[in-house]
Parts: sequence; structure tokens; C-alpha cells
Amino acid sequence: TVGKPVICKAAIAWEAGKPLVVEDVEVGAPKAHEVRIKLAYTGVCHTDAYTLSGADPEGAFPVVLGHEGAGIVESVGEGVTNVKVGDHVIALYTPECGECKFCASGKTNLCGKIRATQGRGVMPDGTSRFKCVRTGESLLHFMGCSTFSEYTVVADISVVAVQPEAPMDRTCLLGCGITTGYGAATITANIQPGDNVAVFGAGCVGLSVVQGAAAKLKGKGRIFVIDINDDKKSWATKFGATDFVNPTKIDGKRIQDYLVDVTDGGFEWTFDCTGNVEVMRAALECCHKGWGESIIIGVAAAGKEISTRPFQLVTGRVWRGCAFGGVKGRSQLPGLVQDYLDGVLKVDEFITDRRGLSDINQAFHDMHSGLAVRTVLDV
Ligand code: NAD
Ligand code: AHE
Ligand code: ZN
Ligand code: ZN
Repeated sequence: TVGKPVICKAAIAWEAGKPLVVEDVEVGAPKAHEVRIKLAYTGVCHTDAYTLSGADPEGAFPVVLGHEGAGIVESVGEGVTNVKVGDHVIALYTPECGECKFCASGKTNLCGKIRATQGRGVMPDGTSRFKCVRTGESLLHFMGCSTFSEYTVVADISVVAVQPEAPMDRTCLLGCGITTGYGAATITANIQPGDNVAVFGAGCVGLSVVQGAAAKLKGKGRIFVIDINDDKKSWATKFGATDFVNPTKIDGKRIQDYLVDVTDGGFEWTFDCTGNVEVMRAALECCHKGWGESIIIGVAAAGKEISTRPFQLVTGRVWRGCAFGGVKGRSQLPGLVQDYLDGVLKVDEFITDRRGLSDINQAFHDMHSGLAVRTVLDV
């Protein structure tokens, strides 16, 4: 197939708010500095649902969604040196070129090299590698990954080779949810033993923050999980939370006031893993006066804005955020895969269901109903 298009199945999002349709697509051959991946497995992240819902200001249709995928390199374009045919790889929605202003700064994982084209749903040369066989229409890429397809094409800086002994039905989840939360706790934040931590939202991302925070606290300090779904209590405990609060069951008190009261002043670290701007405010306002930091991970809908009294910051609280946990994909993801192989990082425990690509709409349904932490799709 090298140098030729392949025809395969992909789940196409034709319109915002409509179910995906699994049908034949043509996936073009990789051009210079591009890599075609035969995907093995993909997770379904809340951000896929967010963009599908129409709430993403960058969302455009028709598109092949998905950004939490692992697979095998099927072919490479001219000039690709970082991966070769047969490598087991994870797609990176946060690429790492190593050369742009962002990468060279050493201060951030937000590579800028292809961000503009990625946001427009096209490859770095401004064109798409996806075409619908039935209609002949060109389809957009998503977050530089498009993993809801048997084959995809990504930029070479958007892919990392990982240990082939690591099972891809697990490592796909390192493509977003687990890395995002674990990285936020272990790389973006500077959690010390004895600190108190609050995690709002116990999905894959929030539970991964809990896992990372527990690793940093080494048994000293508390980890509160705040979720409106009581079923998440046992999940939170499993990953190391010490306390669980359902904010709808605290006698009408504001959650931030309740939490400040029960922690003698609030938290050293709080994390929003919901995408709800009211929750983000509460997460900031339950930080400890003088030093508490709140980290926004959740993605909010178009038009939503955060607010608080500036006094909250004047009195020493810090508001920040991160993408992909602050993790540099090509430099740091193999290390996380090794942690998984060494039994240090829990991954299997996040998988609540396994399905085929043809069942993808059920995976979205189970996410919205609160049943799923992660459904892994066998692509
Ligand atoms: P998820 O749907 O699996 O989990 C969200 C959890 O939040 C659920 O348990 C839900 O019950 C809970 N929740 C919803 N509203 C709440 C509220 N008002 N108070 C408390 N809990 C509430 O989602 P996920 O895949 O874990 O993703 C979480 C968020 O992180 C999403 O907004 C997603 O788009 C975002 N995200 C951001 C990044 C990043 O790099 N910044 C990466 C991945 C995901
Ligand atoms: N497109 C949205 C923002 C979406 C967003 O914030 N995406 C996160 C990753 S979510 C993964 O599940 C991210 O990486 N952001 C940094 C970036 O450069 O996109 C919007 O509001 O326009
Ligand atoms: Zn994601
Ligand atoms: Zn870069």
C-alpha cells in the first residue's frame, strides 16, 4: 500500500449533535514529514463529545474525530526519521517539534509548529488526507490525530514510538486522558507530601489527577474528589482519594465554602476536570489563602468565561491551566509507558468497556450517562 491511498472504515461526524456514521473512507498516502498509522485501539475522551456537540469554537464538520489512539506505522512520507514502518506508536494532539519558540523555551509543552493548520482540521500543507468514498467529499482531521478510523495520517512531530511490548489496548489511553490528569498532578503542579488536593470531576482525567496526586503525597495529606455522580466515590477511592463530596448534597451550601470549612482554610492544589466554568470558580475559591493554586484542565464551551473577585488572586491564590498535563509527548510518553509496564502507573483500571468501532455511538452514550470512565474501541 506504500504510496497509495487505502480504503477503510472510519466514524464520520457529519454534523454537530448527530450520531457518527461508520462508513468507507479513502485515506491518502503520507506526504513529506507525514506518517500513516494503522490504528489498533482508540479511547473516547470527553473532548470528542465536546467537539461533536458543536460547543467547540474550532469544531468544523464533516470530520473524523478521536485523539486517544495507538497503532502501528504502516507507511511514512519522505524525510520521516523519528518513526519507521512497524513501530508501535501513540498519536499526539500536542506535538513536539523541538525547534519552535515554544519547544525551544523549555517552558511549555505547547508546540506551535502546526497549531494553526491543526486547528483548521487540515495537514500542515493545508490539505486533508481523508475522503468519503460514498460522497467524494473531503473530510477534516481532528486535533492532528483523527483516531476514529482504521487508518489515519499525522504529522511526524505528532507521533511517538513506544515500547512494542506494551499492549496498545491500554496505551491508547496515554494518548490523552491518563497522561493529561497524571501529568497535571506530577508535572504541572508541584504537590508535596502533606498538601491537600481537590479534584473536581472524576472521569478519566480527574481520576488520573488523583493517581498522580497520591503518588506525590506518599500517604501524607488528603485528596478530595468532588463529583455530582455518587457512583464516582468508589472510583475515587480506588485511585487514592481520601474524601468524596457530592456538591448537590451539602444542604445548599456553596461547595467552595463547604470545602474551606472542612479543610481549615482550603487546598494547596485544586484541579477542574469538568469543563464547567462555575466549577472552575469554585475550584479557585477553595484554594488556601496565600498560596493555593488551581489548575484548569476541563474544556469549556464557546462563549463561556471564568470569573471571580480579583481579591481572590490579590490574596495569593493562583489560577492556571494545562494541556496534555504539561507532558512533552515525544520526550516523555515512553517514560509513562515504562511506568505502566513497571506496574507504577495504573492504566487497565480505567477501562470500563471494550467495543468495536461500529459501536462508537454507544461509547458516547455511556460517557454522557456516567457509566463509562473509558470505553476502548477496537478499531
Ligand atoms: P468525563 O465525562 O469522563 O468526566 C467528567 C466528570 O465530571 C464526570 O464524572 C461528571 O460526573 C463530573 N462532573 C460533571 N459536572 C460536574 C460538576 N458540576 N461538579 C462536579 N463534577 C462534575 O470527562 P473526561 O474525559 O475525564 O474529561 C474531563 C474534562 O477535561 C473535559 O472537559 C475534557 O474536555 C477535558 N480535557 C482536557 C484536556 C486538556 O488537555 N486540558 C485533556 C483531556 C480532557
Ligand atoms: N478547541 C477548543 C479548545 C480545546 C482544548 O482546549 N483542547 C485541549 C486539549 S483537550 C484534550 O482532550 C488543548 O490541547 N488545548 C491546547 C491547544 O492548543 O488546543 C477551543 O476553545 O477553541
Ligand atoms: Zn482528550
Ligand atoms: Zn515545537
